[in-house]
This record gives sequence, structure tokens and C-alpha cells, in this order.
Amino acid sequence: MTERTLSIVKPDGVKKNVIGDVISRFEKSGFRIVGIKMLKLSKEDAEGFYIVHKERPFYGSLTGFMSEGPIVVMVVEGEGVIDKVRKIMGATNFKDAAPGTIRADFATDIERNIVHGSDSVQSTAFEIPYFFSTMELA
Ligand code: 3AN
Repeated sequence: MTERTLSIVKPDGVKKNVIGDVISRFEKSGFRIVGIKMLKLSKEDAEGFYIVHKERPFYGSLTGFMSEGPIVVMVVEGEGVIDKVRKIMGATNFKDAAPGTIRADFATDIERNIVHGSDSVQSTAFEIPYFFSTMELA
């Protein structure tokens, strides 16, 4: 099924100059970028985005990290893109990430793990409109 997912190159990914590498992996997998922009989140913006993790012990640190520098948010479209982008990213903990995945190649920390991808259709329904209006999606 053709789906859309939200992906983010996190502040550590932007600092490490891997924006292009992340986009390239998505495009080489046959997916289309239908919306993209660079933003700097406030702490409140990051808290709103990660509201599902509000009760987790890492919520404060995660939202601090996500608001420490610019990020690139994008909407990626294609067949089965939600699960496929998560495979391309690799496991949350880079130590468990399969070889050749983004996190295995670039992440050095469970929290600072380079990239985000929505984990379900329900998540995309919250995450895509959090950053993009209909007009901004091609
Ligand atoms: P994923 O990004 O792989 O979907 P989630 O949604 O469980 O993982 O977690 C969201 C973000 O929270 C992760 N990308 C990571 O930055 C951070 N995170 C997750 N688990 C931990 C943890 N145990 N300790 C610190 N940060 C974490």
C-alpha cells in the first residue's frame, strides 16, 4: 500500500553532515520525498512532538536534545514506506542496529541516534500534520 511517513534528521545528524546520506538512502530505496524543511524546535515544540513519551525517564533529556540545534523534517512516500524506513534506520539502540543501517553507520548513543521515522499509520496521522500543512506536501 502506498503510504507516507514522517522522518527527521535529528540535531546530531545535521551536525554530522549526513542529511544528504539519509535522503539518498530513502531515494535509492525507491521512495519519494514529498515535503521537506529545516527547522529549529523550541523545547515546547519537542515536548509536543514526543508527548507519547511524556512518562518515560528520558523525556526531558530527549526533548532537550531535539531542541539543541536544527533538524530536517521530511515526508517520505511509497509502498510500505513506514516499516521500510524503520528498517533503513536500524534499531533504536545503535548497538542492536543491523549492519548497513543509518544508526549502525552513524549513531554513537541510544538517544542521539541520527534519525526518526514514524512507527505506525496512527503515528503518521499525528506526526505529519505536526510539521506540514496539506499545501506543503507535493
Ligand atoms: P525510535 O526512534 O526507534 O522509534 P522510540 O520512539 O522508542 O524509538 O524513542 C524515541 C526516541 O527516544 C529515540 N529515537 C531515542 O532518541 C530516544 N530513546 C528511546 N529509548 C531511549 C532510552 N532507553 N534512553 C534514552 N533515549 C531513548
